[in-house]
Amino acid sequence: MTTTLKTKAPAKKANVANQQIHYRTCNLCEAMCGIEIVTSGQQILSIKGDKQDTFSRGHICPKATALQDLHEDPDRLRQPIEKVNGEWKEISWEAAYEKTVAYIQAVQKKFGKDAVGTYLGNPNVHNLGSMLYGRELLHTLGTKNKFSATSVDQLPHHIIAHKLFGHQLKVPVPDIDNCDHFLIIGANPVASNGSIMSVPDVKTRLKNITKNGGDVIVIDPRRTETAEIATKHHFIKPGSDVLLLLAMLNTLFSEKLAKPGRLKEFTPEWNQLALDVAPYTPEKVVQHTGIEANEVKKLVRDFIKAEAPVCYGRMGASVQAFGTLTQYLIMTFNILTGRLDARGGMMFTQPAANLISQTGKGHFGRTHSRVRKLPGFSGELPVSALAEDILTEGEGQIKAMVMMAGNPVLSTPNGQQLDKAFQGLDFMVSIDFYLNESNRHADIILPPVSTLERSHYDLIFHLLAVRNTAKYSPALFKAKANTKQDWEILLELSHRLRGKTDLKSRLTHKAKMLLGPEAQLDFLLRSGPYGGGFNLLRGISLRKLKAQPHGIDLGELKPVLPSALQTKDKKIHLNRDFFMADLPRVQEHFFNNETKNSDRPFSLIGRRHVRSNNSWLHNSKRLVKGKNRCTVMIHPYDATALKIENAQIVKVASRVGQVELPAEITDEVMQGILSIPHGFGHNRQGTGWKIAEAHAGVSVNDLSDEMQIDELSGNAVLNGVPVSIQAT
Ligand SMILES: Nc1nc2c(c(=O)[nH]1)N[C@H]1C(S)=C(S)[C@@H](COP(=O)(O)OP(=O)(O)OC[C@H]3O[C@@H](n4cnc5c(=O)[nH]c(N)nc54)[C@H](O)[C@@H]3O)O[C@H]1N2
Ligand SMILES: Nc1nc2c(c(=O)[nH]1)N[C@H]1C(S)=C(S)[C@@H](COP(=O)(O)OP(=O)(O)OC[C@H]3O[C@@H](n4cnc5c(=O)[nH]c(N)nc54)[C@H](O)[C@@H]3O)O[C@H]1N2
Ligand code: SF4
Ligand SMILES: [Mo]
Repeated sequence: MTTTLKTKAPAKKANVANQQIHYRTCNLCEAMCGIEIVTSGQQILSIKGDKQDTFSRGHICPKATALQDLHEDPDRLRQPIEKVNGEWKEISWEAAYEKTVAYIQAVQKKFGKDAVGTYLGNPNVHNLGSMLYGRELLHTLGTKNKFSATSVDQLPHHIIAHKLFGHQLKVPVPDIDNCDHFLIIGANPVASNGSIMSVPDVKTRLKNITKNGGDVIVIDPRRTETAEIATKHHFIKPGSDVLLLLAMLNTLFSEKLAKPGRLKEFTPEWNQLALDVAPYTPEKVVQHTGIEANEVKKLVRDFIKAEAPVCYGRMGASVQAFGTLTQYLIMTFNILTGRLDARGGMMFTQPAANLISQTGKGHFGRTHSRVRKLPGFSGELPVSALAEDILTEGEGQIKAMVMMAGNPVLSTPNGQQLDKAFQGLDFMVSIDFYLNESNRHADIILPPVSTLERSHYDLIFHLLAVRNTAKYSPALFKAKANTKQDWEILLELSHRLRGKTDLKSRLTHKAKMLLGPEAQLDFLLRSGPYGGGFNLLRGISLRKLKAQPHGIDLGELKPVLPSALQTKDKKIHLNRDFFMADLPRVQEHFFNNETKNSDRPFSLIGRRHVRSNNSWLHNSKRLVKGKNRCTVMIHPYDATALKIENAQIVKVASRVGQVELPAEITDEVMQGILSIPHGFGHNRQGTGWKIAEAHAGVSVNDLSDEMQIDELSGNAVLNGVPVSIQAT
């Protein structure tokens, strides 16, 4: 397949006379930095941090300037395209809609509703219109085969929020600005800028903790950028955090340090955890975690001694073989030490737009994937099952895909298998402005406008922010004629798929298109905790936000329990039956089945870099410059033993595949551990991004294994993949 796209390079010369300053929020990661963009006509002259932004106070990272590259990128699709005889051709929106709907309807008529699968990628969460209208398209499609990036990411957090606090979005965040002891397990906020913790300028905030005499402790198999500024870093063997946490809880009980304080009143099962963790003494697990027993005890005692400590874990803890139980133990550790819903601890937010009242509470295990019967959560199935549910013939097979802002061939386990699966589909439509490694298999691509041509409000990241703030960004550039916003595409497809032509349906559709996301956002703001309801003059509204281009500060996080619990009885349900049912698997994995796979003796983990973002910022010239970042890190002792030299091309192999890439010898990683960043592998034929192709790298997800999952939740295992390495 070749790409023959007509694209226009942007004009270069700036008319600096007619400058305009715009304030908005960068939507690339979770940090919500305020930015100041100076334009002249259609040209961007500069992008800087907005010093007056109530939340970020001028901070940005190098990615913010990439917003200009994205906007001006000649490789970005601006018109729908259709693949005809292997060649891409631009087509009109009308033709694209018509054909998409006809294909989807034909597949569903012939094979049933479930024959259409869906995949929602991460950028949907950073997009107001997609957040508000994505559900409508999914509902219209009526398929049970819904997948998303959630199951290679934060799925455990939603399950825990749902089970313990009664709602999948009731996820607490560390009150970083008021804490004096920050225990970080498997997160690298200095590179990622924080996750499930929206926190601009996290580095300064972490440094403030240590500057004021507090501690930042990092548990990570790599001495990361965050570990570098911490007071203490402990290496840990990948995937063994569950044992560390069990031993930490064990210490709490054995040393009589478990004191949930006022949480006791509404956490009935708290002291029963003692029974569950009793067998896991620090001495018992040391061999598996690599952290000495006395160090584990010290971790706990120091935590208890601190005035306002918090324990937080992210990707390294969530996306591994025991990710769900690990995150559960992190949450219960905070509960047992009275650090949930306490100043400086894990706290619940009070966002201005209240999604919690608008979204289902969540449900687990109501649906299952077709072949492997993996459990679904809130109507979504684990993406590790997607390829097999396409490839395995028979009743219920997925024959077509609707993809929205995602690139699962690079971002989900065993990408090669998914690549193959996508190739064999009867039909794929993708809503995306890039021709990437996944939608190169599409038949039709519907590209939305660029980020700067649409308005923005962070429905999700305000909900996960370390301070309550609210900020609305209007579209910076007027969208050009004959272009569409994500939400317009979603609504139009839903309307046409429903096929209803009666007057009421047509009028409802027209009204929705006319009102757009702004009307819904205004409703959410007015009906939220700071809104005035029907009193148009009182409280927060969209009009008020528009008048405050640097955002509105709504204050610190405050204790809200038990009234904010979404459980009927206003109690925290520890659901030990559900979570501790995973302990026999822990036992089996670590203690009964100790034979290490001698063919694949290394354990592979991931890595993020501040100039990258998942799979889709490698087409920005500014971001990819500098040395090759897609390397495999290996400890000097291992390199010497295997006669591997720095920068030498090595072969890394797993059960499912192999890749060849340069070695980077560094004692940043533990012995026996390899680290490769994800989101690379832009060497597949037929994608549309030329700069990324020139910095292709390899995809680490050609090594991660779709059969290796966190069985409790169905979440993927992307950290702790058994691999071998050898010189080539
Ligand atoms: N091995 C390994 N794999 C990982 C991870 C890891 O740590 N290790 N991390 C995982 C995590 S946490 C995540 S979230 C996933 C991400 O996985 P995905 O969500 O599948 O991948 P992205 O790279 O975010 O895909 C972005 C796509 O969305 C498009 N896009 C961007 N903005 C918009 C928009 O506004 N509208 C539309 N329609 N399209 C848009 C881009 O053009 C690009 O094609 O990767 C996961 N994969
Ligand atoms: N620059 C940049 N920023 C990003 C992204 C990006 O791709 N690039 N992606 C965004 C997204 S989608 C997300 S979800 C967030 C993720 O945000 P983070 O979770 O903060 O980011 P990671 O770098 O994946 O951090 C995971 C850490 O866990 C460690 N680790 C691996 N395995 C284990 C283990 O078994 N145990 C322990 N204790 N640690 C382990 C890794 O070495 C790594 O340092 O970042 C977001 N921000
Ligand atoms: S930290 Fe995140 S939100 Fe802030 S400028 Fe960088 S990419 Fe944008
Ligand atoms: Mo993510």
